[in-house]
Amino acid sequence: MSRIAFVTGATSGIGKATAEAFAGAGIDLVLCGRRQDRLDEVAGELSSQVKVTTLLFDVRDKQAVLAAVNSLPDEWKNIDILVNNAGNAHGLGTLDQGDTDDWDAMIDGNVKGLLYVSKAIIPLLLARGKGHIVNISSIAGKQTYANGAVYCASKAAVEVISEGMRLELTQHGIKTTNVAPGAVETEFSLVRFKGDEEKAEKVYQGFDPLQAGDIADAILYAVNAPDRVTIADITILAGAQSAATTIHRK
Ligand code: NDP
Ligand code: 8X3
Repeated sequence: MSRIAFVTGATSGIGKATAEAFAGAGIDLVLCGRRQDRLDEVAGELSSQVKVTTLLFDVRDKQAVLAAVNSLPDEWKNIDILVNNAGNAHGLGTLDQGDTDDWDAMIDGNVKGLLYVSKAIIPLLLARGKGHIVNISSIAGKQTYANGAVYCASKAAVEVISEGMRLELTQHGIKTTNVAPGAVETEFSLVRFKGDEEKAEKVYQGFDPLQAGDIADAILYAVNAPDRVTIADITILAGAQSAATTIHRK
Protein backbone atom coordinates (compact mmCIF):
# COMPACT_ATOMS: atom_id res chain seq x y z
CA MET A 1 0.00 0.00 0.00
CA SER A 2 1.36 3.43 -0.83
CA ARG A 3 2.33 5.82 1.97
CA ILE A 4 1.56 9.53 2.36
CA ALA A 5 4.24 12.07 3.33
CA PHE A 6 3.58 15.61 4.55
CA VAL A 7 6.62 17.70 3.62
CA THR A 8 7.05 21.29 4.82
CA GLY A 9 9.29 23.65 2.85
CA ALA A 10 8.72 21.61 -0.31
CA THR A 11 9.13 24.61 -2.64
CA SER A 12 12.92 24.60 -2.60
CA GLY A 13 16.16 22.89 -1.59
CA ILE A 14 16.05 19.91 0.76
CA GLY A 15 12.24 19.78 0.97
CA LYS A 16 11.83 19.77 -2.80
CA ALA A 17 14.53 17.12 -3.23
CA THR A 18 12.85 15.02 -0.54
CA ALA A 19 9.55 15.28 -2.39
CA GLU A 20 11.30 14.14 -5.57
CA ALA A 21 12.97 11.20 -3.81
CA PHE A 22 9.69 10.18 -2.17
CA ALA A 23 7.86 10.39 -5.49
CA GLY A 24 10.50 8.10 -6.99
CA ALA A 25 9.75 5.64 -4.18
CA GLY A 26 5.99 5.76 -4.81
CA ILE A 27 5.15 7.83 -1.72
CA ASP A 28 2.15 10.18 -2.17
CA LEU A 29 2.78 13.79 -1.20
CA VAL A 30 1.27 16.70 0.69
CA LEU A 31 3.56 19.54 -0.34
CA CYS A 32 3.65 22.65 1.86
CA GLY A 33 5.13 26.11 1.50
CA ARG A 34 4.33 29.81 1.20
CA ARG A 35 4.80 30.16 -2.59
CA GLN A 36 1.85 28.71 -4.50
CA ASP A 37 3.58 29.04 -7.90
CA ARG A 38 6.47 26.91 -6.66
CA LEU A 39 4.11 24.39 -5.06
CA ASP A 40 2.24 24.10 -8.36
CA GLU A 41 5.52 23.65 -10.22
CA VAL A 42 6.73 20.81 -7.95
CA ALA A 43 3.28 19.21 -7.92
CA GLY A 44 3.17 19.37 -11.72
CA GLU A 45 6.59 17.76 -11.95
CA LEU A 46 5.73 14.86 -9.62
CA SER A 47 2.04 14.16 -10.21
CA SER A 48 2.76 11.77 -13.06
CA GLN A 49 4.55 9.53 -10.52
CA VAL A 50 2.37 9.76 -7.39
CA LYS A 51 -0.71 11.49 -5.99
CA VAL A 52 0.13 15.05 -4.95
CA THR A 53 -1.77 17.77 -3.12
CA THR A 54 -0.52 21.15 -1.91
CA LEU A 55 -1.10 23.32 1.17
CA LEU A 56 -0.19 27.00 1.33
CA PHE A 57 0.63 28.29 4.82
CA ASP A 58 3.28 29.97 6.91
CA VAL A 59 4.45 27.60 9.67
CA ARG A 60 4.66 30.60 12.04
CA ASP A 61 0.89 31.11 11.88
CA LYS A 62 -0.58 28.50 14.21
CA GLN A 63 -4.19 29.08 13.13
CA ALA A 64 -3.19 28.75 9.47
CA VAL A 65 -1.26 25.54 10.20
CA LEU A 66 -4.25 23.97 11.92
CA ALA A 67 -6.71 25.18 9.28
CA ALA A 68 -4.50 23.80 6.49
CA VAL A 69 -4.19 20.36 8.10
CA ASN A 70 -7.92 20.28 8.91
CA SER A 71 -8.72 21.20 5.30
CA LEU A 72 -7.20 17.96 4.01
CA PRO A 73 -9.78 15.49 2.71
CA ASP A 74 -10.03 12.40 4.97
CA GLU A 75 -8.04 10.15 2.63
CA TRP A 76 -5.12 12.62 2.77
CA LYS A 77 -5.19 12.62 6.58
CA ASN A 78 -3.79 9.08 6.59
CA ILE A 79 -0.31 10.52 6.91
CA ASP A 80 2.57 8.08 7.37
CA ILE A 81 5.53 10.46 7.29
CA LEU A 82 5.96 14.05 8.46
CA VAL A 83 9.10 15.84 7.27
CA ASN A 84 9.57 19.00 9.35
CA ASN A 85 11.94 20.73 6.94
CA ALA A 86 10.63 24.32 6.59
CA GLY A 87 13.08 26.78 8.04
CA ASN A 88 15.87 29.19 7.26
CA ALA A 89 18.63 31.31 8.73
CA HIS A 90 18.08 35.07 8.64
CA GLY A 91 21.20 37.22 8.87
CA LEU A 92 24.58 36.68 10.50
CA GLY A 93 25.39 38.98 13.38
CA THR A 94 26.58 39.32 16.93
CA LEU A 95 24.08 39.19 19.76
CA ASP A 96 24.49 42.90 20.53
CA GLN A 97 24.07 43.96 16.88
CA GLY A 98 21.64 41.30 15.64
CA ASP A 99 18.32 42.27 14.05
CA THR A 100 15.49 41.21 16.35
CA ASP A 101 13.17 40.70 13.35
CA ASP A 102 15.67 38.09 12.12
CA TRP A 103 15.62 36.43 15.54
CA ASP A 104 11.83 36.33 15.50
CA ALA A 105 11.82 34.78 12.02
CA MET A 106 14.25 32.03 13.11
CA ILE A 107 12.74 31.20 16.49
CA ASP A 108 9.17 31.49 15.22
CA GLY A 109 9.81 29.53 12.02
CA ASN A 110 12.44 26.95 12.89
CA VAL A 111 11.21 26.17 16.40
CA LYS A 112 7.62 27.27 17.01
CA GLY A 113 6.58 26.53 13.41
CA LEU A 114 7.94 23.00 13.66
CA LEU A 115 6.02 22.57 16.91
CA TYR A 116 2.74 23.89 15.45
CA VAL A 117 2.97 21.55 12.46
CA SER A 118 3.85 18.62 14.72
CA LYS A 119 0.97 19.37 17.09
CA ALA A 120 -1.42 19.32 14.14
CA ILE A 121 -0.09 16.08 12.63
CA ILE A 122 0.82 13.93 15.67
CA PRO A 123 -2.83 13.23 16.59
CA LEU A 124 -3.34 11.82 13.08
CA LEU A 125 -0.34 9.50 13.54
CA LEU A 126 -1.45 8.50 17.04
CA ALA A 127 -4.91 7.62 15.74
CA ARG A 128 -3.32 5.22 13.26
CA GLY A 129 -0.79 3.83 15.77
CA LYS A 130 2.08 4.29 13.34
CA GLY A 131 4.15 6.92 11.59
CA HIS A 132 7.52 8.53 11.19
CA ILE A 133 8.62 12.11 11.90
CA VAL A 134 11.80 13.43 10.29
CA ASN A 135 13.06 16.72 11.71
CA ILE A 136 15.64 18.71 9.76
CA SER A 137 18.07 20.12 12.29
CA SER A 138 21.62 21.13 11.31
CA ILE A 139 25.26 20.70 12.24
CA ALA A 140 24.58 24.20 13.65
CA GLY A 141 22.34 22.53 16.24
CA LYS A 142 25.32 20.53 17.49
CA GLN A 143 28.12 23.11 17.11
CA THR A 144 27.60 26.81 17.85
CA TYR A 145 29.38 29.42 15.73
CA ALA A 146 29.97 33.12 16.31
CA ASN A 147 27.42 35.44 14.69
CA GLY A 148 25.01 32.55 14.28
CA ALA A 149 24.00 31.94 17.88
CA VAL A 150 20.29 32.45 17.32
CA TYR A 151 20.15 30.18 14.27
CA CYS A 152 22.28 27.62 16.16
CA ALA A 153 19.92 27.89 19.15
CA SER A 154 16.91 27.32 16.91
CA LYS A 155 18.51 24.15 15.53
CA ALA A 156 19.67 22.99 18.99
CA ALA A 157 16.00 23.26 19.94
CA VAL A 158 15.10 21.01 17.00
CA GLU A 159 17.59 18.41 18.30
CA VAL A 160 15.94 18.49 21.73
CA ILE A 161 12.44 18.36 20.27
CA SER A 162 13.48 15.30 18.24
CA GLU A 163 14.57 13.58 21.45
CA GLY A 164 11.33 14.56 23.16
CA MET A 165 9.29 13.19 20.28
CA ARG A 166 11.22 9.91 20.35
CA LEU A 167 10.65 9.57 24.10
CA GLU A 168 6.93 10.30 23.81
CA LEU A 169 6.02 8.61 20.55
CA THR A 170 8.08 5.42 20.17
CA GLN A 171 5.67 3.57 22.46
CA HIS A 172 2.87 4.46 20.02
CA GLY A 173 4.66 3.01 17.00
CA ILE A 174 5.88 6.39 15.77
CA LYS A 175 9.58 6.79 14.90
CA THR A 176 11.54 10.03 15.03
CA THR A 177 14.64 10.74 12.95
CA ASN A 178 16.77 13.85 13.43
CA VAL A 179 18.77 14.86 10.34
CA ALA A 180 21.64 17.33 10.77
CA PRO A 181 23.13 18.48 7.46
CA GLY A 182 26.29 20.53 6.99
CA ALA A 183 26.72 22.93 4.07
CA VAL A 184 24.06 22.19 1.44
CA GLU A 185 23.87 24.35 -1.69
CA THR A 186 20.24 25.53 -1.75
CA GLU A 187 18.50 28.89 -1.45
CA PHE A 188 19.50 28.83 2.25
CA SER A 189 22.36 31.36 1.95
CA LEU A 190 20.39 33.56 -0.45
CA VAL A 191 17.72 33.82 2.25
CA ARG A 192 20.28 34.29 5.04
CA PHE A 193 21.91 37.17 3.12
CA LYS A 194 18.56 38.67 2.04
CA GLY A 195 18.96 38.11 -1.69
CA ASP A 196 22.66 39.08 -1.96
CA GLU A 197 23.72 36.53 -4.60
CA GLU A 198 27.43 37.32 -4.40
CA LYS A 199 27.56 36.68 -0.65
CA ALA A 200 25.44 33.55 -1.01
CA GLU A 201 27.62 32.08 -3.77
CA LYS A 202 30.79 32.64 -1.71
CA VAL A 203 29.50 30.22 0.94
CA TYR A 204 29.81 27.34 -1.53
CA GLN A 205 33.01 28.36 -3.32
CA GLY A 206 36.28 26.39 -3.22
CA PHE A 207 34.77 23.05 -2.27
CA ASP A 208 32.13 20.62 -3.43
CA PRO A 209 29.10 21.38 -1.23
CA LEU A 210 26.37 18.92 -0.36
CA GLN A 211 23.42 18.90 -2.75
CA ALA A 212 19.81 18.75 -1.56
CA GLY A 213 19.48 15.29 -3.09
CA ASP A 214 22.25 13.99 -0.78
CA ILE A 215 20.07 14.84 2.22
CA ALA A 216 16.95 13.48 0.53
CA ASP A 217 18.74 10.14 0.00
CA ALA A 218 19.39 9.89 3.74
CA ILE A 219 15.80 10.80 4.59
CA LEU A 220 14.51 8.14 2.21
CA TYR A 221 16.88 5.60 3.79
CA ALA A 222 15.52 6.45 7.27
CA VAL A 223 11.85 6.17 6.29
CA ASN A 224 12.47 2.93 4.40
CA ALA A 225 14.20 1.20 7.35
CA PRO A 226 12.31 -1.88 8.56
CA ASP A 227 10.09 -1.62 11.66
CA ARG A 228 12.80 -3.13 13.86
CA VAL A 229 15.17 -0.24 13.02
CA THR A 230 15.00 3.39 14.16
CA ILE A 231 17.48 5.70 12.50
CA ALA A 232 17.62 8.18 15.38
CA ASP A 233 20.21 10.69 14.18
CA ILE A 234 22.00 11.36 10.92
CA THR A 235 24.74 13.97 10.58
CA ILE A 236 25.90 14.62 7.03
CA LEU A 237 28.82 16.94 6.29
CA ALA A 238 30.28 17.94 2.94
CA GLY A 239 33.31 15.91 1.93
CA ALA A 240 35.61 18.88 2.62
CA GLN A 241 33.86 19.86 5.87
CA SER A 242 35.14 18.73 9.27
CA ALA A 243 32.95 20.93 11.49
CA ALA A 244 30.17 23.53 11.13
CA THR A 245 32.55 26.32 10.12
CA THR A 246 35.65 24.31 9.18
CA ILE A 247 35.62 23.77 5.45
CA HIS A 248 38.80 22.92 3.57
CA ARG A 249 38.57 25.12 0.48
CA LYS A 250 40.92 24.93 -2.50
P1 NDP B 1 15.75 26.74 1.17
O1 NDP B 1 15.76 28.19 1.45
O2 NDP B 1 16.13 26.27 -0.18
O3 NDP B 1 14.33 26.13 1.55
C1 NDP B 1 13.63 26.53 2.70
C2 NDP B 1 12.22 26.01 2.61
O4 NDP B 1 11.52 26.32 3.82
C3 NDP B 1 11.45 26.64 1.47
O5 NDP B 1 10.69 25.65 0.84
C4 NDP B 1 10.55 27.64 2.17
O6 NDP B 1 9.34 27.72 1.44
C5 NDP B 1 10.31 26.98 3.52
N1 NDP B 1 10.02 27.94 4.57
C6 NDP B 1 10.88 28.80 5.16
N2 NDP B 1 10.26 29.54 6.08
C7 NDP B 1 8.96 29.13 6.08
C8 NDP B 1 7.80 29.52 6.80
N3 NDP B 1 7.86 30.49 7.72
N4 NDP B 1 6.64 28.89 6.55
C9 NDP B 1 6.58 27.92 5.63
N5 NDP B 1 7.62 27.50 4.90
C10 NDP B 1 8.80 28.10 5.13
O7 NDP B 1 16.74 26.09 2.25
P2 NDP B 1 17.11 24.57 2.60
O8 NDP B 1 16.44 23.62 1.71
O9 NDP B 1 18.57 24.51 2.70
O10 NDP B 1 16.52 24.48 4.07
C11 NDP B 1 15.63 23.45 4.49
C12 NDP B 1 15.94 23.13 5.94
O11 NDP B 1 17.26 22.61 6.03
C13 NDP B 1 15.87 24.33 6.89
O12 NDP B 1 15.24 23.93 8.09
C14 NDP B 1 17.36 24.65 7.13
O13 NDP B 1 17.55 25.27 8.37
C15 NDP B 1 17.93 23.25 7.09
N6 NDP B 1 19.38 23.17 6.84
C16 NDP B 1 19.93 23.70 5.70
C17 NDP B 1 21.29 23.58 5.49
C18 NDP B 1 21.97 24.19 4.32
O14 NDP B 1 23.20 24.33 4.35
N7 NDP B 1 21.26 24.52 3.24
C19 NDP B 1 22.14 22.86 6.44
C20 NDP B 1 21.47 22.36 7.59
C21 NDP B 1 20.12 22.49 7.76
P3 NDP B 1 8.55 29.04 1.09
O15 NDP B 1 9.53 30.15 0.97
O16 NDP B 1 7.79 28.72 -0.15
O17 NDP B 1 7.66 29.18 2.26
C1 8X3 C 1 22.91 25.39 7.83
C2 8X3 C 1 24.34 25.08 7.88
O1 8X3 C 1 26.55 25.72 8.91
O2 8X3 C 1 25.37 27.46 7.68
O3 8X3 C 1 22.24 24.88 8.92
O4 8X3 C 1 24.62 26.77 9.83
S1 8X3 C 1 25.24 26.33 8.63
